[in-house]
Amino acid sequence: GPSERSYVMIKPDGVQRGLVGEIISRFEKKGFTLIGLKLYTCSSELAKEHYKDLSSKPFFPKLVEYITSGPVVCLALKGPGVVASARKLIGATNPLQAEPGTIRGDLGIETGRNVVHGSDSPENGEREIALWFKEDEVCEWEPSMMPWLRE
Ligand code: DAT
Ligand code: MG
Repeated sequence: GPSERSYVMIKPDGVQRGLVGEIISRFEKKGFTLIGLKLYTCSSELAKEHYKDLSSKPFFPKLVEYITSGPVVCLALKGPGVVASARKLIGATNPLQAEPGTIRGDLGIETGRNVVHGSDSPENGEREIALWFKEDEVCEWEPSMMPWLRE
């Protein structure tokens, strides 16, 4: 629905490489509403909870190490179909397979340094926003240009 929400995260490589503005800009320009935004260095407990579905994978320890290796930028985005659309803007998990024009397709070369995360379902969008943001860090607002974006 129109109030669907996704959790998007610029991973430590994206922050270290100075890609924060470029990445946020793509979601802003698309027309999704930014309702949460912070720079944050997470604990391994939080990283493990975020990626709990992957805990049995051989790459899991390295994934947790990567996500906790420096600050990330946490984004909460809202809008119709934002979960699937953000995944399209982000591109395939392996940046070499990601289409040009996508964030990973344009900005990365390795799965283990794929720059950005996006929720894979509306349910996980809600779960991940609740995991990464305190309630008062999520700001519900209506952009004044909305009539120019949606009829
Ligand atoms: P996505 O981030 O595209 O949703 P995912 O949820 O399957 O992909 O995996 C989460 C992250 O774990 C992914 O962004 C990078 C890492 N990862 C996934 N598969 C991997 C693999 N085969 N080798 C190394 N890292 C992997
Ligand atoms: Mg995933």
